[in-house]
Amino acid sequence: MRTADEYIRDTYDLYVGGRWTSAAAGKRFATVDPATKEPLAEVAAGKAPDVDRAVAAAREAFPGWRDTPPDERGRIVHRIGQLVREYRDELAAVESVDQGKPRSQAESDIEGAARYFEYYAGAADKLEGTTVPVGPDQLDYTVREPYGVSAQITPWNFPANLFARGVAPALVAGNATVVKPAEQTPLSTLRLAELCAEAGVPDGVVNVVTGFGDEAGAALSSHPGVDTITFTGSVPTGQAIMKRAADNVVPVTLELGGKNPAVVFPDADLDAAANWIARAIFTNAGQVCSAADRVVVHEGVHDELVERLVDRAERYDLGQGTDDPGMGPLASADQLERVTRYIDLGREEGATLATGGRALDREGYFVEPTVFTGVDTDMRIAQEEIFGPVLAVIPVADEAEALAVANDVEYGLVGGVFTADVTRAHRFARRLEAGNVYVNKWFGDTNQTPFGGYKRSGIGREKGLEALDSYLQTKNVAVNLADDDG
Ligand code: TXE
Repeated sequence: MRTADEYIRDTYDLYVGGRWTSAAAGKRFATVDPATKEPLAEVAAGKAPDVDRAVAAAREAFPGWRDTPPDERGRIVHRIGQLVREYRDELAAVESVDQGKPRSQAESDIEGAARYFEYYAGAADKLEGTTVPVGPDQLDYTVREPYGVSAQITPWNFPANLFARGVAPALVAGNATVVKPAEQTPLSTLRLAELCAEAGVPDGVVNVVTGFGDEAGAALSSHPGVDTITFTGSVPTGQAIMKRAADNVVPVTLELGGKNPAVVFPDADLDAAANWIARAIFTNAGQVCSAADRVVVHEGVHDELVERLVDRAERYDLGQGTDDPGMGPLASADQLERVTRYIDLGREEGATLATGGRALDREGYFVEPTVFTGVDTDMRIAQEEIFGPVLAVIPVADEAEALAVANDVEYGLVGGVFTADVTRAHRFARRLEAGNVYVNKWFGDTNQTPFGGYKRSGIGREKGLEALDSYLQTKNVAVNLADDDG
């Protein structure tokens, strides 16, 4: 197996109009390995003039791509998926070292990325309109048309996978794209843009402007040449993007994280529940929007469940992602600071540390798998997204209290219920304020299932056929059939 060093170049430019081009200001920034803090590469720091160029390239390329026969568009997008598979080792190696995640998790992200292209490719020639029966004197039909230029601003927790989640449906629907990857993890995105070109995507249809959020990201989301914006990240940044989108009256699809409850009833299989919950909070070191952040557990099985959760947490080995440990480092110094701050806060708020709670005394941004018990729903560690391997266990007395606590947050992305009672499972699923509910499992989403948030967790849906709605607008055509003269 080749190592990431063999794939990573010393410097990277922007990818605009099918060509590598340096940032107008000539500036670069370092992307680092979060397990060692060593710089991996110098990447172009794009700013407003670079975004102008990328949006112009996308605008120029758009009509040709829109008018490419849909079956041909589908074939090209499918080919991207095949190339992602072909270069899976390279992409996973680069992702693991740039982001920090265990190699096997990176491989599964890349597999998921390939699946997005394959899945949406088949939809390219099925984006049908309808006929509307308005009466004998008018033929009325709808056509689904692309918006034009789709801006994609992606985060650092699943860089390659989220590139595919947005770009695949955007392309299939006939849009051109400008992607701004997170500054912490730009490398896989740049390689994916190259693979799109290799698959036959015309120049200018996929552009990448690397750079910082308050420069490249702000310029892209306020650009009048952008027709629709897809963003995954924090609530404050999502709000800022939405305000800029309002100035240009363009739609936004926002996926903004969660504070997701895993609700465990006394009749649940506790071993299985503990296994799922541990995976749900410790995968990618907890830096997952759909992580199980809160365990809401019936007091009758509280101690037995906590014992199992602590056992699972303590089994994780931490190490460099490339060595494929159970858990890698956090993705950045900011994340380390944030997560340790929340752990301190949990202690101050009076929660009990059942296990973990320390940053490792070694190079890199490592934090132990951590379980807090005795958490009250009003505590900040029960309300705010920590985005790290930190679980908050909240005991409840009955189903009504479990539901009230589960829904007692501003977020509403996912939730899970563990019970053997099928009636209770469905009753609970219906009442959970979340866009996705898992019953006796976690991470039940696939490329095919719609994914998105209730409440402050976002607007619109990614994944599944529903995601295509973010990339298509409907035109209604009314044709006079009457033999009249108006
Ligand atoms: O997010 P930002 P950050 C949550 C998670 C995390 C916290 C902070 O709780 O700890 O957010 O992470 C770009 N205009 N999530 O600060 O700022 C930025 O460059 C336009 C949850 O990294 O939202 C990057 O590309 N763009 C989440 C992207 O936005 C801007 C995943 C995300 O960064 C911008 C990530 C601006 N003014 C963080 N400022 C999830 N839903 O999975 C930044 N960006």
